Amino acid sequence: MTITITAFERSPDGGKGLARDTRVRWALEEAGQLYEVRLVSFRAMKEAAHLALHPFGQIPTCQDGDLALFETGAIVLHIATHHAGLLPDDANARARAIAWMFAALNTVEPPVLELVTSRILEGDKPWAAERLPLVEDRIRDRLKQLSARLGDAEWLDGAFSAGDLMMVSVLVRLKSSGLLAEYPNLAAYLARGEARPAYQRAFEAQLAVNTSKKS
Ligand SMILES: N[C@@H](CCC(=O)N[C@@H](CS)C(=O)NCC(=O)O)C(=O)O
Repeated sequence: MTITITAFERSPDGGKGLARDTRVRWALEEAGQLYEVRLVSFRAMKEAAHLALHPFGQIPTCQDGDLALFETGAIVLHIATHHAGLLPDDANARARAIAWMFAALNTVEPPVLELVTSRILEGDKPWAAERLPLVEDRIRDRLKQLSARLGDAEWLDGAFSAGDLMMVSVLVRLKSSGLLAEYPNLAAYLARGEARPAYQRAFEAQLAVNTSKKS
């Protein structure tokens, strides 16, 4: 049965790959799975039919047979568990790869999202300029630690895994911030992730949605 995911009908980033359907598309591409995409408008995301799939009225969702899932962590883990290519066979290595998925979502992504909030949603507040350096320093704390752990390695723990997929997907959000340039091994790690053919296919697919002519 073909997996169906949801994505923005029109992504606020215009197709830069920041919307979270990109990481799900990437996981499906790494796993060699065909998938269908149902595009939803912001209004439809808040209506009952979509809320039945996603209680918080967001994208992406994933329907695989009888199963309906929300949250990218759960969706990518589902894909990685059911298809080869994203998790190691060794039980301990598998558990560590999953730990990196959680680290990406739970430890690194929150301060990164704060930067988005500060710049976009709070940019016009009188205290915005004062707050921004604090937010950036909290990100630097995490990047310094991540950079130290990655060192000269290609990926976070042996071969490329769903942990790397999630971490790269989070770091993508920092591309325009200039912060990654302070950690050359992380900038190179991000570039390695983005160079993967599966990422390229995922990126192009979401870009095509956002650049196609709409009436
Ligand atoms: N923690 C969720 C976050 C989902 C999320 O924030 N989705 C965004 C798009 S990337 C969204 O739907 N935003 C619109 C909204 O919240 O109204 C996940 O990882 O799936």
